[in-house]
Amino acid sequence: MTRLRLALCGILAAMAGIAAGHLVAAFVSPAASPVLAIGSTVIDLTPTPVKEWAIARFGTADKAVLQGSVLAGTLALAAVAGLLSRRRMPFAVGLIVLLTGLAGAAALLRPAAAVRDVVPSLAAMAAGVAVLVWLAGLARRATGGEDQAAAIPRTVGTGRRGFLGGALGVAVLSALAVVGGQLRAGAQRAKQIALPRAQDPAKPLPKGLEATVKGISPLRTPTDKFYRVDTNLVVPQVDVDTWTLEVDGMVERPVTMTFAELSAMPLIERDITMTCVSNEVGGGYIGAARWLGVRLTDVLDRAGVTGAPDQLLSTAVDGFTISTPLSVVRDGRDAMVAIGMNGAQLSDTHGFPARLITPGLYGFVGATKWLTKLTLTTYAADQAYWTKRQWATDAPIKTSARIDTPAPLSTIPAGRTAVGGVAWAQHRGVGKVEVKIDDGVWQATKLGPDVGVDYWRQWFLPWDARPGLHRISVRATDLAGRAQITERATPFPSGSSGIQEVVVTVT
Ligand SMILES: Nc1nc2c(c(=O)[nH]1)N[C@H]1C(S)=C(S)[C@@H](COP(=O)(O)O)O[C@H]1N2
Ligand SMILES: [Mo]
Repeated sequence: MTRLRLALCGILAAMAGIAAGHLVAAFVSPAASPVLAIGSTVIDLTPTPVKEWAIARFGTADKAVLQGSVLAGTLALAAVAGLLSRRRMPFAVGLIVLLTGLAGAAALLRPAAAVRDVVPSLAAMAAGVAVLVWLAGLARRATGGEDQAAAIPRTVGTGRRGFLGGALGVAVLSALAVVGGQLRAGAQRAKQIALPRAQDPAKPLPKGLEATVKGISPLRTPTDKFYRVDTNLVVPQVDVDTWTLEVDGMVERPVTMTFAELSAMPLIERDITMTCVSNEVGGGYIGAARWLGVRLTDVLDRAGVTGAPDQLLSTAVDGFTISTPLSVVRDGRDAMVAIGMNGAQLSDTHGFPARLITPGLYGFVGATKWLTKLTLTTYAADQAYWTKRQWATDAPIKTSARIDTPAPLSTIPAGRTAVGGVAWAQHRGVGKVEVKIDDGVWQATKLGPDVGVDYWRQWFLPWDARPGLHRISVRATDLAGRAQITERATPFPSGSSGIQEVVVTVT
């Protein structure tokens, strides 16, 4: 009982610290909340194979799993601090100071950290130590004190109630602080900006197959359904009025422009399908949207070039970096600094106020969100976040196709139906998509509207489904006649490959 109570003291002290830190962080620097700061550091330090495993195992829940683990580990250590508090209070306090100190160090060592980022952890330290000492005192009184040979029952009774009351109070206040922090952080929305029109607009999007083929991905992915992949536990909140885009490195004259200056440049509008290198065969880390932005070469041309850079290193507001081959940037494709997505300003999660979009390349080598700096450099001199972690430097998106309907392992009624999905071969264009059912021949499917080589293509094949278990495979070929790679490959280091096969039961 005593032990349990002491462990609880430690756990509650940690909860109070974490909650206080979170609340303070909401006002000072949301990403510097202690658990988040440690979580972000763990993300950066996790070896690539482990990260791959976590993404494959937990998918988009990977961040929640990570934060849960950090929290669980912290509370376990805090319980130890609680147990220590009985005989060795200095050690117990030391442990809490160490834990919160680590969080503070983690916050300070983030790439774009400022001194204020240590403040949430200091608040956590103060709250944690204060609660530990106070609750441990109450716990001692609840057990009647150690050296009191004969405790008076009534004192013990009120002491017990005192401890319970204190514990409950700490728990409630901690919960309120966390909720308060969340509310405050959630209230900070990006400012609404009026987007200028494109001088070079996209053609109206044709009508997609989704109207006729049930279950197929819509031709354009709605923004709220668009996949999200980044290393951020907290979405950066960027103040568009103070935001700037810098162009530096091997340039004739470094340039710094405000959002107003950037959006006053000639704007293009393009339909482009993005894909994440972590997308497994048949996976969902792909989305197609309409992007509004300034040609990347127009932005770079303002600064000029000196020497022979081969890499465009882009930096996000949080210090995250992406490298893009300069030859790709300059080969005439519609690489852009995007400020709009699907007719609206970029959402916070998709990189407000500006991001890179590079058609044909996986996101990790060309789609920097929350962009703030473009640096002309060389691969010999500088490496970006994922390249340092052994991912490919040049990573064109591999041709692939996905079956959207029927769903894998589903049961469908016998009769006339359709097999359908999307195929992509960005910047080369989809030439044909074929489907094979069981051990049959590869049959050509009907393709949906053509939105250009940088966009995905819907496809479908009418199917007279007979009762039984069936295997459906799909393969795509680009416009140059190159079939997708059939050998299975994992996403690391340059994207997955292989044929998707879906098994369905027809009854
Ligand atoms: N700042 C920043 N930009 C980033 C990333 C990131 O972690 N941080 N991830 C990249 C990756 S891996 C991909 S696939 C795309 C995803 O963009 P989306 O979340 O808008 O779909 O963003 C890219 N840009
Ligand atoms: Mo990605």
